[in-house]
Amino acid sequence: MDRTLARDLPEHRGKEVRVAGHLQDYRALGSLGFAILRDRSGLLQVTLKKGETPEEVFAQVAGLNRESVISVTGLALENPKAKVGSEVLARSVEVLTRAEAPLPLGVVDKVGADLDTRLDHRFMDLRKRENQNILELRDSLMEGLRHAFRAMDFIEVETPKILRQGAEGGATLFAVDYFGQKAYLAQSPQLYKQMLMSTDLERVFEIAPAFRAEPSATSRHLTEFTSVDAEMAYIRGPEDLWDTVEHLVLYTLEYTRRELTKDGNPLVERLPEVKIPFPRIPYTEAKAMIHGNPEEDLSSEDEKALGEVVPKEHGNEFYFITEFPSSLKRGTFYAMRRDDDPAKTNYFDLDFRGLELVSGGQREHRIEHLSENIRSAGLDPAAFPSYLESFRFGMPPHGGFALGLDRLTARLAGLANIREARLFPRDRFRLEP
Ligand code: AMO
Repeated sequence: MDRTLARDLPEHRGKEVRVAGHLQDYRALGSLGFAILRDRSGLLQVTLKKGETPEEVFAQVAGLNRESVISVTGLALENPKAKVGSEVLARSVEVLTRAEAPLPLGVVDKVGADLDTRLDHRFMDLRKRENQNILELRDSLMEGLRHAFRAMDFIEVETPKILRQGAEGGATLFAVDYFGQKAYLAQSPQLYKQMLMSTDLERVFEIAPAFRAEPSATSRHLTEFTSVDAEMAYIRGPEDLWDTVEHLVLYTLEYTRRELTKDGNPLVERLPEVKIPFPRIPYTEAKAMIHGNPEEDLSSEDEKALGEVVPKEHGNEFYFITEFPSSLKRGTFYAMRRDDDPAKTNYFDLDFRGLELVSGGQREHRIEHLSENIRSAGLDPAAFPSYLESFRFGMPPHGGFALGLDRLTARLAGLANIREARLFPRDRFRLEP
């Protein structure tokens, strides 16, 4: 018999059905037994009733540990009294696998375990509804981002993740032994998405893992994260990038709101209203707002402080910080220094609720300037032969940005730690599971 999901039981009332899932709980009360079964759609009650359910089924279910996997055949009933709304009166039970006891982590325990314990037994942790809600949010965001990019005429690409050279500074590169040659895991698709600007693709995006050997364990950094990258040719300036980021956020959150509403996901309540355009606050002004030192890069404390003041002053939880000083972007050799004011770049961040979500800007597309920037970053242009070659035969002006999907998910779901936004997070101390 086909399997019926908990959510579809009402359509099968009065009929024989087969349901299957994890046995979340079982209680026997005299001539009755109540089991709670959990499948991907939710919970259902399996009722065992003397006279209707064979004796051996009582013994079978009573002998099972919680979280065992069973398949139950019986009659779908309407029972407004059942705790979970839908009920099946059991006729037969097949035990698919038995769970051991005790469980490494409870699925329904009131007292929460600490994050490390939860991550150590992540497969168990992910059985919890609240964690599935986060994954559904993430899934909708990814789908929404793809729709939004395609609506703006971007095509999705996949660039290599095993590289000969890095783009974001040597300190956070993971080295790989590539058949005796030294290679690195990609920190970003940066150089490749730029090379694609010299083709006629003009607008590309990529949603893929990025690897950074981040030695510090913070609540906002991972060593493997999902980077949502975009690059577009023929931009006139950073305005075109801001416009793209705004529409991306707007469409993606509208899409996500519709999906979560359809699924009854309670995280929909946490989604912010998106009002575009987002405020654009020049870097020096942002620093002045929080009495910070404009010579130093924005720290996470600065970002938090801005998250408090900017929404009050500008009425928006999303805001751009623009015109990053060239002195802070020296390592970012691909960033264009402004011709009218070489002390500034057309680089920006998009922050939301005190956290940097997006970073990007206009690139240097003129090979002489680019080579000079590489040298001022203390690097040798000869280390980037393929990248630079793509600038020698007609490279249009271009720019782009990257959005951290894990950070976006974490902030929208109100998670204190970015690790909860990923299935199996990787950090300085975690390589397992
Ligand atoms: P950047 O290094 O700022 O820019 O990264 C872009 C965005 O990725 C996210 N992010 C991270 N998320 C989790 N853990 C990390 N260790 C981590 N590092 C970064 C952040 C950040 O805003 N090539 C440029 C982008 C560009 O210019 O197009 C880059 O990688 O949300």
